[in-house]
Amino acid sequence: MSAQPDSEPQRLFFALWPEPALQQSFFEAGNILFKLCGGRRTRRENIHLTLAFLGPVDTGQLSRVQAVADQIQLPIFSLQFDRLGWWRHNQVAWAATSETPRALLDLVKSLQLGLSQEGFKFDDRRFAPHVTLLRKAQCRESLLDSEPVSWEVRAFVLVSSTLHPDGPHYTLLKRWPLA
Ligand code: 2AM
Repeated sequence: MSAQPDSEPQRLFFALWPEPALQQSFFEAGNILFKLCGGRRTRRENIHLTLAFLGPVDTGQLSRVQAVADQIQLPIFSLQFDRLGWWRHNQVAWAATSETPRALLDLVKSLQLGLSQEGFKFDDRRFAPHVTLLRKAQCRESLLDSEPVSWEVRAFVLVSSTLHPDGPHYTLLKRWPLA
C-alpha cells in the first residue's frame, strides 16, 4: 500500500479565543491605543491570545496535535486584562494581565510538554501572555492604564492560519472545554 502524500502543511497554533462581545471590548481598547500609536489594528474577529505557536504542520499530523490537547484536563479560570502596552522591538501594542494565573501557565506548560513528547517543534520563547491589538505601532509610552477587561476562560482552541494580502485569516479547527 503506498502512503498518501500529505497535502500542504497548515500553520497551526493553540489559542484562547474570546466570544464576540469580548473581542469587541478588546477592539475598543485597541482603538484607544490606535489613536495614540497608529499602526495596523487586529481585525475584531481575529482577536485572540496565543498559547503555543507550532508553525507549519503536515495535515497528516493533525490528529497527533489534537491528541496532545485531548490529554489536557484543567479547570476554568479567569483573566483580568488591566494593562495596555507596547513592545518597541516588534512594534506590537497589546492588552495583558498584570498577574498571570497559575491555571494559564499550567495550560501552556501542558501543551508544551505534550507537543515536545510527540516530537513537535513550537515557538518556545518565554510565554508572555498578551492579546495583540496593533502591529507596526509607534507608541510614546510603553505602558498605559486601562479599563479592566475580565475574561472567564472556558475552553482553548486549535487554529489554522493562512496568510493573505489583507492579513492573516484564522480557522478554528477544534475546541477543548476546560472543566
Ligand atoms: P503575536 O500576536 O504576538 O504576533 C498567529 O500568528 C499567532 O501566533 C499570533 O498571535 C502570534 O503572536 C503568534 N506567534 C507566536 N510565535 C509566532 C511566530 N514565531 N510566528 C508567527 N506568529 C507567532
